[in-house]
Amino acid sequence: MNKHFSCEKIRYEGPTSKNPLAFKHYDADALIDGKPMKEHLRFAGAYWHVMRNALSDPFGVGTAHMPWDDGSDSVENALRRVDVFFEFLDILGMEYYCWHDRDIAPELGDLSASNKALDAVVARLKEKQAETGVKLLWGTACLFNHPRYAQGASTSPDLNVYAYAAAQVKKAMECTKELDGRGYTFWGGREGYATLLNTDMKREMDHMAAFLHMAVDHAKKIGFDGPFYIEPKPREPTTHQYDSDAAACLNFLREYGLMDKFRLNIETNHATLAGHSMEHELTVAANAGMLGSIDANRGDPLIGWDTDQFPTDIYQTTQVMLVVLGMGGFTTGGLNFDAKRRRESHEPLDLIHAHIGGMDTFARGLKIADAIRRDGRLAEIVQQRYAGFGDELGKKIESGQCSFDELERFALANGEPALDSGRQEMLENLINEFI
Ligand code: XUL
Ligand code: CO
Repeated sequence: MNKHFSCEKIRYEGPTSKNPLAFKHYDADALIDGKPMKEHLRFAGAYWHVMRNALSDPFGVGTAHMPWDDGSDSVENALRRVDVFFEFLDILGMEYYCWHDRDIAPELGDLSASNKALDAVVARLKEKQAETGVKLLWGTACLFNHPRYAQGASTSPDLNVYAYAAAQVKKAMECTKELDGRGYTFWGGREGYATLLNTDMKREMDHMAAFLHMAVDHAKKIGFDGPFYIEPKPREPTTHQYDSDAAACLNFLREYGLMDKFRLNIETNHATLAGHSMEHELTVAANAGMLGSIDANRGDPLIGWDTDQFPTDIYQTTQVMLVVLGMGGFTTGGLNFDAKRRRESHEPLDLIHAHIGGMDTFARGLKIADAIRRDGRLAEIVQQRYAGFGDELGKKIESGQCSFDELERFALANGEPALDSGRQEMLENLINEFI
């Protein structure tokens, strides 16, 4: 029995098991389309939610029981958390994790003291990785919590803040490299504005691009070759974030010549806050060859903010896995549970229940998406909808060889088009055959 989480290692017991502390669908080594489930899904634990989220909400303080944490800013306390976190990963058989610099190590009196604390924690993380085989999916710098970032980090009007943020990112990148991280994430928590009345938007975006170019240069310098991820989110805490959705991020990266080194990290609850579905955001990113990684969670349709709940919707994970399988799977990225328990679920064991649910929901999504793909009817129907573009004239259009004159001749000769049905309801029924 594990002393911190009051449970044994979680095993796969199959769909008929009634044991709440067992996987019903996630069978790590089972092959789906020739590849183990764990390699398709590449689950990661989020350090900030698992170890640091006290479960406060805008109306109340934290409720989470963390008996291993003495609440201090000491390095000893931070090191103790590392050990507990790796126990947590082991219980669930999770092979990846992600961190924020200020969540793994305390922010102390000045930057060099904070860097020193970070080095001590990174050394312990490195030992733990070597001992367990766990890998770092990505690291990031927290550029949104401290009051100095109230008006932005790489978009702050204050040059001193800009430099401080750069120094913090430099250090976080170096720590990511030290831990052989597969990627590095930028989430622009405060990179946006509260009001345009005091904001030079063009200048702020130019500054952010210059910042990211310096990050690219520094990656080259230190030999960090993993991708950078940008994580779209439309608002909250800002009124408007510059990285508002996948299309806005792609436009920004193209405009500023940053497409090579960057990919997108798409988060479910951010997609819905942006007024999109998760599959829309994933499809936009994948179509551009830019889907790097996923922050897995969900929102609540009745609550208007980023609730970061654990994924429980099989229909949604099926749609996510259809896109992931469709692009040939993850390379450097994976499924990071950027999700937190509800405030009422305050026991450490609730962390285990929450992740079992998330992992099983994605395992089912994977199996269902694979079955839909093997069945082939869905892809065939989509293919057929565009069949006309496989003809001679269609090929000319798609290869840029056609003209309005030619299309006008065609339209005059062929009369009123007889449109086929879109068959949405039939396709919804087809999907439900598999769920
Ligand atoms: C915030 C969020 C972050 C990023 C990393 O909304 O999702 O946790 O994933 O900073
Ligand atoms: Co996230």
